[in-house]
Amino acid sequence: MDQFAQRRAQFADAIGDGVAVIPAGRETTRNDDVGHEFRQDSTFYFLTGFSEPDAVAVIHPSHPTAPYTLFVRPRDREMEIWNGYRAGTEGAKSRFGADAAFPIEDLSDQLKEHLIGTDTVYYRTGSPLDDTLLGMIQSLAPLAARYGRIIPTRLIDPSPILDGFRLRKSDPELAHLRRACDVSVLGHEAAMRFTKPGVHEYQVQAAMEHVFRQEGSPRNGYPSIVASGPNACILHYTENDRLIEDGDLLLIDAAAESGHFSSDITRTFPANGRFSAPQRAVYDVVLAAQRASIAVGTVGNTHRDMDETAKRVVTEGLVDLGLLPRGLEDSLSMHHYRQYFMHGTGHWLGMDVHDAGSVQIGDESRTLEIGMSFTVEPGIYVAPDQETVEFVLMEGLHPAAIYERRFRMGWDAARKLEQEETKDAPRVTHEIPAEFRGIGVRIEDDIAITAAGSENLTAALPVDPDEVEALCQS
Ligand SMILES: [Mn+2]
Repeated sequence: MDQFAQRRAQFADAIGDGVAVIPAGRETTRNDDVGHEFRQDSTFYFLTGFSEPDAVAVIHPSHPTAPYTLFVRPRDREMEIWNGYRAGTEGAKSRFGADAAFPIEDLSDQLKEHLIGTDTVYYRTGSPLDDTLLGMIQSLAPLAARYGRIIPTRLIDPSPILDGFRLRKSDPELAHLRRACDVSVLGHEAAMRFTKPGVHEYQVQAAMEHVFRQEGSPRNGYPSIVASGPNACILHYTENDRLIEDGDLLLIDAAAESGHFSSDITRTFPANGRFSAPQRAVYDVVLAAQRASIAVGTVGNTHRDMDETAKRVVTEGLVDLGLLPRGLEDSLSMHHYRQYFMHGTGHWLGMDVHDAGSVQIGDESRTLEIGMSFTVEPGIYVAPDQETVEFVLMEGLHPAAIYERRFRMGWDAARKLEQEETKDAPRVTHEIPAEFRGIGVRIEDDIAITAAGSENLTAALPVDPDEVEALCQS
């Protein structure tokens, strides 16, 4: 049994008498008849190994002849000449293990056969298939009303089941992740060697991605962030078109994919090969936070443990550097550090760079287990164009709660409420030391927890500032 069949069997056990309808990714148009680069939806690929768009998988464990059906684009000589090879219904069966396969156009008729007699459908709403599927279920209502037949009455999101599978990596999955990490390390090394003042960010990007491709990675895990100087303070910067200047730091957050698994690495290094004193001071704080956080990323600890460890070390450093008005405990409890460290310390890593699986279960942070893999990526970003910052002297505004509230209430309403809550709180205006303005540093490695312990999969890429300088100068 191949890994995809194994996953389907595991999923079939979990859904029992139900029917699961899993749509593939869709192509999107860039302009005219040109599409954006297509990459299969990770959950669909996880279950099928099928990388073409416009497909639907139906998993129906109790079906007598077709527990696994694929709906795919049919073979079409002319379309294939223009747009590329298709496996077709024959290939869906012979190469991808489907018990039955039909052209995608036949979905409506064929799917009905699976739904009649089934009470529970596992389907995640939000795909363009919604109208088709829900309309189809509705059209079956007379069968239940007049003839007493069983039709679907329960729609269940399969994501918690599938995300749970994806959260815990098997050995073959870990091997793909390892390869993605190894390739990404080589690309980052090439970027450090290549970079010098006077080249554009996109040229560094090309030098790095050249290595990704040469080493066998068909695509990046996400759009490369190559951010020099003040651009490093833009968390998801992807323009990558600035001319790199002498004295700049270059922050690169980029990684390759292997076997549909993605690495996720960030390094920050001096374009001219030497950190300035303020750059080095900020770098040392971020590195200390990252190392401390990685050290607690072990079985039995939680995501929150890692996050709080990183925040404490970062905040301690920010206080020492004169970037915060109060001491360590006040700065933590009033969340002043968020002026400079405004994102989380890490996320799950796997087929998607921000991989499936919740970090919390209810109010509890998830405990780390063997098979989990994640990033550890603290950062400090000092805005280039801000001379002073006003800190609210008030406790109890926990950022996690504030963010959750933003999702629940909507951002505008939640922000209005925040302003209301802090309206009468005392404030202190703090001057940001000029030498730190425009410095952005993030350091990110990929960790996997195996039976042998926690392993840093990207440790081969230098992170020690002296080693980073040596590599940049080589
Ligand atoms: Mn990341």
